[in-house]
Amino acid sequence: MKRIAIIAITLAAVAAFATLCFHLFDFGSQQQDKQLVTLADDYQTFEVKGVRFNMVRVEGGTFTMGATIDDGDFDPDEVPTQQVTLTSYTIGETEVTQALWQAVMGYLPTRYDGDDHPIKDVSWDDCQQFISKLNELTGQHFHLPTEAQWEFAARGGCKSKNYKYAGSNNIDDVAWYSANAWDKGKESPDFGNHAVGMLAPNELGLYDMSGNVWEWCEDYYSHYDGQPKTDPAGPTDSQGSFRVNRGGSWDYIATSSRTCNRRNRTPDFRNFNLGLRLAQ
Ligand SMILES: [Ca+2]
Ligand SMILES: [Ca+2]
Repeated sequence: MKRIAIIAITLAAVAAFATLCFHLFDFGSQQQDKQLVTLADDYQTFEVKGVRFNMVRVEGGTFTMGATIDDGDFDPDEVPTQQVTLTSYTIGETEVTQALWQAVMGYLPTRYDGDDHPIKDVSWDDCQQFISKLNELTGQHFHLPTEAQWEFAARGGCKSKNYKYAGSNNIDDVAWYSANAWDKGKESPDFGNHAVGMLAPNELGLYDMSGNVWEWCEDYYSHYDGQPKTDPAGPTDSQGSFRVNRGGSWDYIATSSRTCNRRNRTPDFRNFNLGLRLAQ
């Protein structure tokens, strides 16, 4: 009896050791299961129908908005630069995911890429409907970031290290853009948008502000006038018929992913490379 017990204990110990080794050295499958790691210091988690997302606090401050990196790589609409002061706010740790859009709206307006992939093919008008429903469900007051809120957050807020892209001067660290996604070709697994949060975050712990999908901002698009501003929200009347997009995307070249870069589209425009991020 005693001998059987010793054999059983030995077998159990061998099995446990083998399992431990399997997990310790099973790098391959861990890489496939890569998940977003939250690195933000101050954030709040919300949940809608089982889908969780984090809003990161951005401490208010004053910054120079526009082309401040003096290497000639900017567009005419990024100057004159202007001093902007912002009240504290929160912004999404990631782009809004397909899972969150589905949970709130009950439908997907686009091809399903994966729960953790960014929603796309949504117009500015669609985003307003989504946010309105999300606010009903959560009792919160989410909105699209203003263009100034977007840029300040992309630059790292008060923790900014003045990088050219959101979180690095080396775009490959932080962004899915043409060279590491589109140019890989349709047969490559890297062709297309990527699950959010797979590359390095910026100084505030925000992911994919450069690249992956472009992001709608709340404001009408207008030219900078160089005057200091507090909590600017763009033109208030119908001076503009275009809304701002920021951050570049997986099919655009590196310069599009600069934190200062701007573009504009009509509010009914939809595309496979354009989504959104929440603010509050
Ligand atoms: Ca993005
Ligand atoms: Ca531009």
